[in-house]
Amino acid sequence: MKKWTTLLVLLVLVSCSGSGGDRDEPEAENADGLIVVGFSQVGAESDWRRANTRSMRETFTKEKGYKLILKDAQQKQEAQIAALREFIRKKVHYIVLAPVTEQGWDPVLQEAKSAGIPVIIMDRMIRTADPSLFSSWVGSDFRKEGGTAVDWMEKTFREKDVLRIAHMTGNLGSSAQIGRTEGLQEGVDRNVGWKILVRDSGDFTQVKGKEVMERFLSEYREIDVLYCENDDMALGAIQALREAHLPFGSAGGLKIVSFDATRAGLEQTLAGNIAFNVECNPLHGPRVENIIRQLRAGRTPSKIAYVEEAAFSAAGITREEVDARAY
Ligand code: GYE
Repeated sequence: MKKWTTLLVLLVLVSCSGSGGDRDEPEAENADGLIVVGFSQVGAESDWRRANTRSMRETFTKEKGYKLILKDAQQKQEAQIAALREFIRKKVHYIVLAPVTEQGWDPVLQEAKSAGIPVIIMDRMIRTADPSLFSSWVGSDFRKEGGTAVDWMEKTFREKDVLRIAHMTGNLGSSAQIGRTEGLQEGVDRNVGWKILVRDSGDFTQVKGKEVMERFLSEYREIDVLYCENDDMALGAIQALREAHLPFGSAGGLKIVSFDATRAGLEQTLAGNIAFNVECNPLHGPRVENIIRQLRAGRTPSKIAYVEEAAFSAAGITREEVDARAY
């Protein structure tokens, strides 16, 4: 018995030291001249996110001289912090962070800074009092996206004295949620007749979007607008509306305003099911690469870079625009 226990302990020790040693190996020194990029991704919750991951993978290839280490955090900040610590231990050359929420990054970014590893923030933003904790940020102006949606709502519902709005938010505390929600709030503050009947988070996923919409519909049958903070949740909401046999979109009844303008979202816009869709561009791979090139050349990239974005209405969109969409 004792022999077996000793053997087991030995086996555990050997296997632990094997994988532990591997994990802490400095990637940068063993990368055969490749530039090692550690990328902490939020998750795979939406079409937008999957397109963003693809863009990073297609950009940071071995052929182009990179080694990309990608960690999917399944929408959990703790997992992102653990990934960043692993990147620091492995001594990667650059860290790219797509932060799930805005708060709580300072300690780990301080560790990266002390280790001399530049950090590039992509997509959502972080909130910090110390801007030296990151080299550069590239992403969307989410508040402006919200403003674009609200402008359309103001024009479209000008005649209505009362506008009953159901608001489905994304992940609470993420920049995409915060900005799009602020945009709507400005509209509500400006228009006395606008009422937010109900608000809940669908976490940016289709499954949750359907669930939340079912709840909205069980509580309120008379909704004029669903302000839905991404296309995946809008697709879920459409399923819920269909199952409840309620009219929506160009058939009359409730109108959906959505964000991202992914191919699936634009198909629904062309079909008249989403009335207005604000674009959010996920193809950040080449933009991040451009930042890394500048850093390598000893230049200072712009601290903040916003991406240009368009918007599509069911009334104006064309088949060509849908087909041209790469994600
Ligand atoms: O709108 C949503 C995704 O942060 C811009 O996250 C991104 C958002 C995007 O899950 O679909």
